[in-house]
This record gives sequence, C-alpha cells and structure tokens, in this order.
Amino acid sequence: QWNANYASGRTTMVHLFEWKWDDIAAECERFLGPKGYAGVQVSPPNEHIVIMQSTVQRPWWERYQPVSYKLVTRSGDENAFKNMVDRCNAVGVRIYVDCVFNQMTPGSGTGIGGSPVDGGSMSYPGVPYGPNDFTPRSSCPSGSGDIENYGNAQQVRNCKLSGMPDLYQGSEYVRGKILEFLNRLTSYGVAGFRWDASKHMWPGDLKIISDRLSDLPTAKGFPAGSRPYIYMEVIDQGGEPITANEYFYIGRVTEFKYGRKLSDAFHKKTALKYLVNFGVGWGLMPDGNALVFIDNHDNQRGHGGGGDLLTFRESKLYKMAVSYMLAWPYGDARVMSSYYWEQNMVNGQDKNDWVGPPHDSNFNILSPTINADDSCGNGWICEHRWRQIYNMAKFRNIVAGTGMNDWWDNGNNQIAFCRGGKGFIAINNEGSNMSQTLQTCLSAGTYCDIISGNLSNGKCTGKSVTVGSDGKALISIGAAEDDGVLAIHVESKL
Ligand code: LM2
Ligand code: CA
Repeated sequence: QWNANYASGRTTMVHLFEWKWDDIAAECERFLGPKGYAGVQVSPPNEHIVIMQSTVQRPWWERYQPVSYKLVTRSGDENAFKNMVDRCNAVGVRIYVDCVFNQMTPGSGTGIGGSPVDGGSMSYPGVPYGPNDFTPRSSCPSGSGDIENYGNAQQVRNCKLSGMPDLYQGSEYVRGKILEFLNRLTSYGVAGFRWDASKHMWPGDLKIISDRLSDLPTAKGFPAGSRPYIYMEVIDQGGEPITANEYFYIGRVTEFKYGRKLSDAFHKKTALKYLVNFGVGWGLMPDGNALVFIDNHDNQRGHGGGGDLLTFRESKLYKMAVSYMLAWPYGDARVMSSYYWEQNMVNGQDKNDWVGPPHDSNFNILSPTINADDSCGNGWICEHRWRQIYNMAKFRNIVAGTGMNDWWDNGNNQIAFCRGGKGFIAINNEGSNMSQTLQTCLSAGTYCDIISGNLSNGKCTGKSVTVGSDGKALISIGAAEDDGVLAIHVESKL
C-alpha cells in the first residue's frame, strides 16, 4: 500500500537508527511532533542473535539476524515498544517498523530475548520454525547454497543471503507466522513497514502477505479501512535481472538511484542545472512508487551498494542535498538520523563498518543527550535536529500539493525554483558567490531565510530576503557561508 497514513499536514519520516523506544517516545513529544515530522522508521524490534566476538562486538547488523518475533532488543521490550507507538501517535507522529523476514540467523545459542536457537539445524523454537520452513536446497541453483550471482534471480531469491537460512515465504505456515508478527505490530498502532531484503523474496509471495494484512485499528485513531503502508527494500541500480518495478503493485519501493544521483550531482559529477527534471526523466521510478533518501544505514557505511554517498561527514554538501530532496516534489522522503563511529579505512574499505550504537560498558545503548542548541550528544549525530533539515521538513509540509515552477539556473551549479506560491529555494554549489535577482513566487514583504536562521518571536536570526511587488528578490549565497542554500516560504514572512 502506497499511502503512509501520515497525520494531515505532515510529509517526512526520520530513520532513528538504533534508538531506544523510550528515547523515540520522548523525541516524538519534545521535537518530532512540534517540528512537523510525520513519522519514524525504527530499527528491527524483534528478537535477534547476540554477536559478541573478539573483533566484532554487538554490531548494528545483529538485528538483521532474527531468532523469533518476540519484541525484545536493546531498544527495549514489548511494553516500551507499545508505549512508544502510543506516545508518538498521540502527537501526530507515525511509527514504521523495519521487518526482517527473508532470513533467520545462522548462529546458535540464545537470542536476546532468551529464546534458544540453532541456526545450523534451522531450529527456531521461539517462533517456532524448523528445517521445513526454509527454501528447499533444490530450489537454489548455486554451488554453495549462498547467493553467488546477482545475475540469476533464482539464486537471489532462493539461496542464502550472506549464509543466513532463507525463510520460505512460499509456505502457508511461514506466511502465517510473518502475518501474525506484522498484524500484532499494527494492532499496537504501527502505521506501516519497511520490508527488508525484498529483492530476495518473490513479489508474488509478498503480494499474498500484503493482501492479508489487517487494516489499521480505528481504536488507535486510524480512519476505518486504512491499509498499512509498505515500502520494500529493493536495491536496483540497474544491470540486474531483478528490478524495482516488479514490486510496484504491492507498495512503495526504496529508490536507491535517488541518493546515488544526487550525491553525484552535489559532488559536481553532473551540474545541478540538470536537476530541472529530476525523477522519471532521470530514469527513476514513478513518483507514486518511490521512497527516497540521500543515504541509509547500510550505504552510509559502505554496505548495500554504498560508496561516495553524501552523509553527515560532508555536512555542508549533505545539507544541500537533503534540502533539495525536501524541496523537490518527488516520492515520499525519509531523513537519515545516525550515530557517530570512527572510520578505519583500509584500501577503500571501512574496517569499522560493523560498529554498533553508542553504549555503556555493558553494551546497553546510550540515550542521546540534548544540547541547548538542539543538537545531540553521547555519540548521536541527529541530522534530523539540524536546523537546515528540520526547517526543510516543515517547508515540505507547507508546499505539499504544489508543483515546481519558475526554475532558474546559471547554466551550471546554481539553481532556484518555486513551489506554487508557497515556497522558494536557491542553492549555490559553485566555488563563487551567488547574487541574483530571482522570481520567488511569494507576495511582497520581508521573509526570514529558514536555512541561516529561524523565525522566532517575530525576529529573524539569520538572513532576511525582501520580495518586491513583482515577486522578485535579490538572492545572495556566499561561497564561504556555512550553508549553500536559501529557503523562504509563506510562514517565514516577518
Ligand atoms: C538488508 N537489506 O536487504 C539490510 O538493510 C542489511 O543491513 C542487511 O545486512 C541485509 N539486508 C540482511 O538483512 C546486514 C549487514 C550484513 C550482515 C547482515 C546480517 O549489512 O553485513 O551480515 O545484516 O547480520 C553479517 C556479516 C556477514 C555474515 C552474516 C551472517 O557481515 O559476513 O555472513 O552476518 O553471519 C557470513
Ligand atoms: Ca529468499
């Protein structure tokens, strides 16, 4: 299903990667709700294997190795999860769950929720799943039983992904267990799902699962007949037999070309002027099918097709790309919110790509601290709290429903455009200053630039822009300024 079920007037979700449920609940109340964010993608909430080795200790990716569908993780237990969903819903912020059901852990021992597990014999009594619930070896046409060749769709979907036992979604029993899990989540008020590793599952099986999902509960405030939002993770950069469009009839699909191409553009591999028709004209999927983002938890650390993508580490360019994303009418947008880790690059590969979230000496996840300037401490980056980003999330809310008009560019890396009569944005990615009189499509008056500052108590803490009766204004963005963006909208008028 393609509609996110957002509360009215909201448009943008944040991925609070590895956050604890109690912290997300607090964040909904103190920040996400008030700032106009629409939703949160949470890390997988169900029981997984605990990975504690000499070289790799509690990696973030242990959460992609399920043991059962009990709601126990380092983020919190079932009660904390339910409490989070209720508290976020109460302030107009929806919860989306990252669901891992292509595979189960190859490990053995005890899951984080206490369930016994033996991946080697495909025994998961906590569900329960046994050997018959996994894709038959005869259906996997690779020598090792692992996916060896992404040019072979049978391998990609029927063999093991990184050695992990491959759940058989063709089985009615398996589908039933997955559905029990998903329907339990929506009964708690969850508004939709990210389906992990969807490339590795057959669209026909996913369609059957999606058709049998329960409606969202009216008891949790959803209109009768609301269907859970679905966005499937399919990494399609072209060149493989499996394509994103095979999944369009089920729900939205992650558009990985989006962040790739925008990162390249802001890295000046293609001039920004070409963004005038960014979207289908660039070979991206249709607007109504796309879930878009600049980076995600995988590719910001070189997993899942990463490499040279803009992330918080190149903050000025990153804020420019995110601003463009949030101003541009295409897809449902997701903002990444990260934690810091020390990279250790060896031959172009980060040896620390496994490092988990900030934690204490017992590996309990630390809560973010909140600084006076809204930024986070304790190792959390909190991109969603950067003024430029949360103000652009609000910009997207305000201009929702309008198209793009009055495009301008300098023939190279300076661009500007309007969204209806509601908002205007300019971006300077040249090494030189920008100073241009441009059509803003806004009524005459003085506006506060929401990138360099905030409008608070009737005063602008950043740059001001004076729009004349013809809708035109002198737009200046110095090359040396903190930010290469200027944005104004109907609600930033002084
Ligand atoms: C995804 N999308 O399709 C997730 O976004 C991605 O984060 C997941 O991989 C992947 N699919 C499977 O759910 C991550 C991580 C892998 C990690 C797996 C499982 O990128 O590196 O694999 O989770 O935890 C790890 C080891 C790998 C090992 C595997 C199984 O890195 O070397 O393979 O566990 O033990 C032998
Ligand atoms: Ca599979």
